[in-house]
Amino acid sequence: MGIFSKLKQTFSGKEDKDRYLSGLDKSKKTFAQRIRKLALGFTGVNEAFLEDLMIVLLEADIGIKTAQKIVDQVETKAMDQHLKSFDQISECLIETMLELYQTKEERPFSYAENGPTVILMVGVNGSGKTTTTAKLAKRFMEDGKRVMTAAADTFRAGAVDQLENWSKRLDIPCIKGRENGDPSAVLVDACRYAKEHHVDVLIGDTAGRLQNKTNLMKELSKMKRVVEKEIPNAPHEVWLVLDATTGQNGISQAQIFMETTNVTGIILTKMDGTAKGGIVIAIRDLLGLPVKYIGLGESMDDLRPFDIDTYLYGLCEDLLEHEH
Ligand SMILES: Nc1nc2c(ncn2[C@@H]2O[C@H](COP(=O)(O)OP(=O)(O)O)[C@@H](O)[C@H]2O)c(=O)[nH]1
Ligand SMILES: [Mg+2]
Repeated sequence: MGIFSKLKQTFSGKEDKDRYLSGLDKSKKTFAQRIRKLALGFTGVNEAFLEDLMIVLLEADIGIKTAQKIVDQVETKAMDQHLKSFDQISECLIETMLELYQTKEERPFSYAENGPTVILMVGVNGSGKTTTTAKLAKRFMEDGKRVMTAAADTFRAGAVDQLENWSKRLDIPCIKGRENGDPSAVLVDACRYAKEHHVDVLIGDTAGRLQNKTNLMKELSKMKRVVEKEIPNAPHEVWLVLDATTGQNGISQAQIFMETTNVTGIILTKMDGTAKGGIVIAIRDLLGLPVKYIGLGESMDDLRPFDIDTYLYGLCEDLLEHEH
């Protein structure tokens, strides 16, 4: 069975697939359109074709290093396996992207065995941390968990109110501190509350000031230290929130956060607002981190666990419908 049919099969068993697809609409239309254009002048896998393919990948924000890797692999496979038709080549392309994503192991999320599971949200301002905190809270609640939030972004006026409002709507506790207070103190209060009230999941929304790496590092390591003192092994996850529309900029942001703290996963927001969904592949290849969730809109329900099969199916669905 070819890769397209395999993806299609996996995809058709998925719940909620239409919402997933509509969230990726921009990326999916653009990518398929551009790949289809390559078919027009296709005479075989030659230099001109590989160059055009490279451009399509770059336009999808896959990034130069990763794009080059993909193009090289497609070229090698095409030679080794004597791939001639455009259909074969596009299957080979998708397969290569899939393999690239899957070469790295992923530790799935699990709740702490004892006591609260603590998740810290990090990322620059505007990336979607607060919104995603609320979306995650809702998902964990739907999983039958007792959830609470901590407004540890004490630096931005309005940030605390924003999280408090979301938490009210979800009817869950939100621990906050004074404006300009110590975010670590908020987290300590929140951890204690979580233990006393047998909360299952505590999500800490932090500030994302990137201006000064040393300060960021100090602040994040203090947060981790105080949380660990309250709850052994916490924080269990540190999720870096990246805005997909910032493209390759997001990669450099991520590198700074990874140097300053132990990031365990990525949440890619605003996938609905970009035609450059290829950033997912670049993140995996360059940073080695798994994309845990993707944001597909501004409402509380617009967060989906990321899975590479569905994502790639989404990217090439229009291609399939056209060709087969
Ligand atoms: N379209 C879209 N907008 C989003 C998504 N996630 C967050 N936003 C919007 O991005 C803006 C910044 O989000 P916010 O959570 O305040 O970012 P923070 O500064 O990192 O806490 C808000 O207007 C959100 O509604 C998403 O997945 N899709
Ligand atoms: Mg915020």
